[in-house]
Amino acid sequence: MKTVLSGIQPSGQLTLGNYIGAMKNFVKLQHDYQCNFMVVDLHAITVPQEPEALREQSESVAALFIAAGIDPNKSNVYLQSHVPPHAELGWLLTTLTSMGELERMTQFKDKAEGKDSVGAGLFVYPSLMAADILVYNADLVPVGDDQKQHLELTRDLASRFNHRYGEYFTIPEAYYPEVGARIMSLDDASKKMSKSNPNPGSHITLLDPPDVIRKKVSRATTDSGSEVRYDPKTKPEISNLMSIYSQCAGVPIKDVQAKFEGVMYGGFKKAVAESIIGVLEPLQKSYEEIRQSGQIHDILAQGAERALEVATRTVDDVKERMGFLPRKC
Ligand code: ATP
Ligand code: LTN
Repeated sequence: MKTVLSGIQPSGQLTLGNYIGAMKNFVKLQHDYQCNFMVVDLHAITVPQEPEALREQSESVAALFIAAGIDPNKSNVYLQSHVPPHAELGWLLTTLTSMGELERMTQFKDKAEGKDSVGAGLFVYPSLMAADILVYNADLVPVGDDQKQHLELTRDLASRFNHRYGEYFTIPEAYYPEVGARIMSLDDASKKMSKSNPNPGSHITLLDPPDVIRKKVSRATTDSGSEVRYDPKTKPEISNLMSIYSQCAGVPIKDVQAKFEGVMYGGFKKAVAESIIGVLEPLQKSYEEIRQSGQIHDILAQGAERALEVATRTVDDVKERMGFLPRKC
């Protein structure tokens, strides 16, 4: 069975962008692949986090994975920090990564912009992400399209290692949703919807109550026209709402336009909000049940234990190939 790996940072409340870009595909792929879905807490600390908030958000993201429909008996759901081989392989891979490659990463440039000082962890973040993927020899990585550059680097590092030390790593493929690979901010369609945007109106979180969702969608910026037409270049705001509707209502994007022909923006926005609520209401209900059941710690322990077995083997193999002396037990 082929392997899937993906991760989401516990750096804030998950957004509809995280759901459409990544989680929805996690749920879809779990039936046909051996899946590993991680809360990437080691990545989250590449920007400052409050310890208490980090603990709460890590548990919350794990519970959202389950609430979205991931079956923890089929897939491994765990925290990155509970599987130390990630960090160890991450270090080994930094020695194969060039400064130039890291300097070109747009996520680094965006997150470092305007800051007086940034941690070195933010810079070497992509080598750790490569380790996350390669440590399971993952075939497929479901992500939003903002991760394209990181995936390319991962593929380059796998090839570089194979070239230098002999064929070992699988070269992974990215897996993007057909529609909604980049959901845009509700207040500015030139920026991606992001959980760390300080303006709450810019994003819908997976735990927003229905009234908040209705308000945020009704206030989303739109052009001055009135036609619900899919054209991301000239109508980026309406096209973004159409992508959201397509993914939440399960209507192919080509049919969304026909469905809303002659409908004004106000009416269309109402339908968008209801389609989001239709997805998030059941998810929120099951989220509450999981949090209250207290099961999440056992699920995470079981996921980490299974992941650790595979990851430890990979790091042992990699170290042997790189010339490390084995530890005598
Ligand atoms: P942050 O704002 O803290 O950097 P983020 O919201 O970008 O975080 P991540 O944890 O970095 O979220 O991303 C988790 C997954 O969600 C990744 O696969 C990413 O590509 C996807 N994703 C994030 N935002 C969007 C978006 N707006 N549209 C589609 N996919 C997205
Ligand atoms: N870099 C990703 C999160 C992430 C990830 C991964 C995604 C860390 N490790 C491994 C897929 C596979 C992000 O910022 N969205």
